[in-house]
Amino acid sequence: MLNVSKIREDFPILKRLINGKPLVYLDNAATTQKPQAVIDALVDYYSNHNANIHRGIHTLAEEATAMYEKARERVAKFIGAKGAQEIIFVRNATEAINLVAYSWGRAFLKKGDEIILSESEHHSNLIPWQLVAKEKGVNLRFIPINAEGYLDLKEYKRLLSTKTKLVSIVHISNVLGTINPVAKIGKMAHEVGALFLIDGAQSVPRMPIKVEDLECDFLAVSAHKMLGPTGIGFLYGKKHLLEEMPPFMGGGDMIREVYLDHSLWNGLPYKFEAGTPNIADTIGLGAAVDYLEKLGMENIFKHEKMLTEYALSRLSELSYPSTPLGAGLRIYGPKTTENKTGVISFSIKGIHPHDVAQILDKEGIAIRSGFHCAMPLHQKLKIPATCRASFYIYNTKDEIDKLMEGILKAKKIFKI
Ligand code: 7TS
Repeated sequence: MLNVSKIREDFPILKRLINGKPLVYLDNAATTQKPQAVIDALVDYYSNHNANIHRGIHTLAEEATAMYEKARERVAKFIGAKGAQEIIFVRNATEAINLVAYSWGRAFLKKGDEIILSESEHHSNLIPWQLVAKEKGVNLRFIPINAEGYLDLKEYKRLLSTKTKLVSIVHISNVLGTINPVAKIGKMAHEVGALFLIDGAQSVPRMPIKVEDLECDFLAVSAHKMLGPTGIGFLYGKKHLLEEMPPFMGGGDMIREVYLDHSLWNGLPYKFEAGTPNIADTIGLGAAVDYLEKLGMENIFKHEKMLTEYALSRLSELSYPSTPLGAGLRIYGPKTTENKTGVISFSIKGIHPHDVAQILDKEGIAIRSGFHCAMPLHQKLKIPATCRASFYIYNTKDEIDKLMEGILKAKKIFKI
């Protein structure tokens, strides 16, 4: 298991007081905090190696290029890609999905084709498909979620047909914490000849991922949810698919030969990386991957499961219908950790989630309240907003106890 007190020493921000109380950071699904190793990698790059990449032949340019490409190799190894060419650096998971929608979608989708998504997608795995569907005359289909927060796979099977060209599904829901059976979903997509995209924004940070085991053709990831800097993420894509796809954006570095009336594209992965990329933050992502690998993804997964299980059992002390501590707290999605990890959304009868979050903030506890960029899912749950606690490697059971105390305080203030 993880040595959490040692890990906590690596995160300068965890020493901060918020409203005079030690920070209890439970908003990790939004973004994680950064260890000193990642902060140092950024400072080192700008202090000692800063130069543009893939062009200069001077020492700094060669050092910066080597550091940037080393980060790509680390990422490729981390997710079990066949090679670094299959990793395209982008700004975030949102841009990774947009890249596939605009490049692959515009080139290969035809009127009457179908794309299957689910009702539990983050807006970043919905809006790009709505845009491309409108442009190309494509129909979107949705796998419903059942009352426990699981995807209805019988309905998925019914939706699949030769018209299905792509299935794009979130691996771990950022609202319910549900771990979707992506390998099975991918296999079923492949059986009808469709491609399979996994939104790995929440899963890659918290569980071991090997793309080959997951039957995925594309994987979208943000660095900032896995200890890395903001403004950097990556798209994994199978080489033969990326090779067939046209560029997403045009400009420097993505070309091989340019004439006034036409151009020839660079090879992978550069064809998709137009312009000067986010060099420093890519190197920071490399440092984050190193840090996670040292801890071991299997250990991280176990640690979060343990915290989620503890939080579910503590929060259920306040659950419907009526419990010794008083009724009023409702947990959404799975109630066990069999297929859930890292994220718990809940509501308290009679208190708006924003009020809960504000009262908790006074205690130094950071949670998120709102619809978490998943409005259709909240429509399905018939609730405009929820409170969400999400965990990571530096969280402790003690912090979950503090969350409980904070919720009890909120109930007292609202006389519930
Ligand atoms: N997919 C999932 C499942 C997510 O949770 C998020 C971000 C994204 C995609 C998009 O990531 P981005 O880095 O491109 O913005 N989720 C959240 C969240 O739950 N709270 O803030 C951001």
